[in-house]
Amino acid sequence: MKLYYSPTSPYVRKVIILLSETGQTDDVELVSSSTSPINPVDGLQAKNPLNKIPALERPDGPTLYDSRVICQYLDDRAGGRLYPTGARRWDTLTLEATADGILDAALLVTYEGRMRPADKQWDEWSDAQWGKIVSGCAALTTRWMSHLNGPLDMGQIAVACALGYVDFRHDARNWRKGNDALADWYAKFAERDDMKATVPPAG
Ligand SMILES: N[C@@H](CCC(=O)N[C@@H](CS)C(=O)NCC(=O)O)C(=O)O
Repeated sequence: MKLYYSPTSPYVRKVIILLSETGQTDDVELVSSSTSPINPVDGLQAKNPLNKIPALERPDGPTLYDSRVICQYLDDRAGGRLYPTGARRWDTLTLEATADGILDAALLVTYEGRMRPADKQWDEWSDAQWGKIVSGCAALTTRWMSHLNGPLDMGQIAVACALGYVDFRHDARNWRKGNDALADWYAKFAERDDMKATVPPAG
């Protein structure tokens, strides 16, 4: 299989950690594809019409895209460890959706600051996106701590990748304020080997 990837993409990071946790790292070749909305990578659109990473090319079917689809496919392939069955599955999926929503908002703030010309940037819009990150983190703190402290699943990995990305691009905004339990959980989770091996490089 081929994974179209960039070492700074938090959505890709979810996939790489899942590969590591399920013992499939060697089954996937990484294909460098650092893309952006205004600088799309040549050839990526043929794999994912949305021109986004991650995309997973596989021998037995069409290319998969969207990290949540890829993660569920790869977990299924490995026997289903990180998406539980039964009632807890819906919690895991909702937690992953919360994390990805934080990521989506953080990525939009990044794009606004890095890609849009300075005279066209709109602070209120970025602040509104930041509001989603604040309310997402507050929900993690008030509602999700016991799940986060439970057995490892994809919801936890997605939250760690989201918080890692907010640190990476928006450290100055301090998501930790008012989220002590979440900050403590993240500090411990970030010590895992596969988290340390996937810290995004500066740039
Ligand atoms: N919902 C998608 C989001 C993927 C995404 O936005 N990836 C970014 C890189 S971090 C990208 O490819 N951006 C290029 C673009 O928006 O054109 C997923 O979970 O895979």
